[in-house]
Amino acid sequence: MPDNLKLNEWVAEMAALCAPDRVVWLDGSEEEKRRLEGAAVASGELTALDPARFPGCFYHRTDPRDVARTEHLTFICSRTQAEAGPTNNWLSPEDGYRRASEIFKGSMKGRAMYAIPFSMGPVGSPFSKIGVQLTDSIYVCLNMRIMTRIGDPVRAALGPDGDFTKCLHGKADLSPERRLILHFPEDNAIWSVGSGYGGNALLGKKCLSLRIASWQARREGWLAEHMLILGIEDPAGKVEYVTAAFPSACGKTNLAMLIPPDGLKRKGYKVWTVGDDIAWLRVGSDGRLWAVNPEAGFFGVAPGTNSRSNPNALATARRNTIFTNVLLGDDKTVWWEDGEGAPPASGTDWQGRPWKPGMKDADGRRVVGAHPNSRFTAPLAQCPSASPRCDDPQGVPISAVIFGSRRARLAPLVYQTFDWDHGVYAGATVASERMAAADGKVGEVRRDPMAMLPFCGYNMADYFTYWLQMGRRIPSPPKIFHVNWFRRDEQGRFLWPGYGENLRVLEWVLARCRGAGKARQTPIGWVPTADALDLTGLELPAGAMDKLLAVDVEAWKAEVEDHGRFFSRFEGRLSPDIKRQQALLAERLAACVGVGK
Ligand code: OXD
Ligand code: MN
Repeated sequence: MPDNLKLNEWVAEMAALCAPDRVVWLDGSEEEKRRLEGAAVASGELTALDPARFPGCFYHRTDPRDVARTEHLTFICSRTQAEAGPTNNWLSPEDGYRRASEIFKGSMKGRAMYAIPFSMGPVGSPFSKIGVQLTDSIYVCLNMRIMTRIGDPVRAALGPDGDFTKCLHGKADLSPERRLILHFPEDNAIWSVGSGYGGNALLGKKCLSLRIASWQARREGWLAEHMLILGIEDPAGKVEYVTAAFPSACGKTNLAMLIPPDGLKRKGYKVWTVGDDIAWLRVGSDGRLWAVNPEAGFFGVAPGTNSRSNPNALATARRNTIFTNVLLGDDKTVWWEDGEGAPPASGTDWQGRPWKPGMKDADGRRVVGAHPNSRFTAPLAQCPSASPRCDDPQGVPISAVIFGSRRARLAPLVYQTFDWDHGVYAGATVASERMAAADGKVGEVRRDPMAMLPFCGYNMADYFTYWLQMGRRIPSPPKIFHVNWFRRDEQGRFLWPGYGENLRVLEWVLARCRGAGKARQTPIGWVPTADALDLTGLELPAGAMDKLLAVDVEAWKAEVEDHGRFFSRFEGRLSPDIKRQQALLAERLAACVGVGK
């Protein structure tokens, strides 16, 4: 292995701080995998599942106080606070290193420190970035093995003087009071301590591939986005690719693995999954935007995953998968709420307590077996719809960028923006709303620009500006759309069935990219005419399509005012072109009172 001096020095320095018993370099081999699994089973960190029903699968339970990303303990440690912006927590690099060092100091005594060379993106691809994660968690090692490409080929690609992201992770005592997830973009470094939960501890994912990568991307002329990548093969065998960014709980993984509905199957469509969470996008020599999924696996939410919502995810997570915080059956199977099949007769819940189906707590409430954010970590290559282009070092060309949100009333099922700048505006104003369950009243709206609110590694106003600039650099830019699968009727019932049926919307999106697809112009963009989507085999209630495609001008006027309130956080830094888009939208709405209802 070529000696990388910088790497060796850094590992020695971190080992001196954390004081592990030994440093173990991971080579990525099968033999090493089995050794790590054996050690984790012996220590109780993992439980092996029934090899007949879940071959190669393991179960892990995190500390009950450590079950999700902890945004309030996540910081961007840029030199100035202005650089991090109003939507990020900020610590100075000095304070960040000092506070985390106090927790890391001597924290690995009695444990091994594993050194994981990993590549985000295919090893050697011009899109890819190398990181090295140091960790005292075997669970993290085994998850990183699924989620990224690790080991000797990566170390060889790094070479004697290659640059890498320095990722230090330690469990310490897993106490939320002694937990920090710190990003040092100017040093290309991430320090995460006190959490064993995936989003905080698998540093290649959100920390490197979004927060650090978005910072690097701005300097290097590309985009790091919270987007799925999907290929749609038409009946003639032509595959076109789209990316889509949705806030949490809007079904990104489900869309990424969509199965065509029966009505459209006759046309011969196939859907290919390239990625379900992150896209790195670059301008290709053909002037188009090309995308790579930097990850090699899925870290999917288990509850709600079933054969209706996502049969491909179920099939993917049947072998070589790590399940975290789901219900562990006494028969060494796993189960989760709104999943598949009957629960085991008895088991242990996500908090490690005995569990039986139908259990109620002291207040008569149902006791769930799986935490709502319980996860499966599974290799992308096992997905039945995995695209043959997943490992293509050049990525795939993108025809459409889709932003999406959960809006009960406002946003139509789909609309096409008028041009790049208008598309950036639609992305910058993405919001998802909570529903008051009983009466379907519109709840609180949380703005989540481009679904990047917790993941943008720098000032979000600069991020909008950068998106606008990117549009000028792409000779043949993708078209930008907005979708909303969650519109409801007056009784609070969903108007659109979602899941596989969403392909009907994607078919229209791709038609629009080719200059076809029927649409009418509205103040917010191009909306399909009522007969534009192929609804063969789909029974919608009378009038549903009109409601799904309606543009309520008065409601949109109020929405634009709310955009203004959100943007006021960025005063002094917001691009005049964003303000211009806001003014243009307001003008179009003012000019056509009631139109589109
Ligand atoms: C995720 C998230 O886990 O977006 O992917 O929170
Ligand atoms: Mn995500």
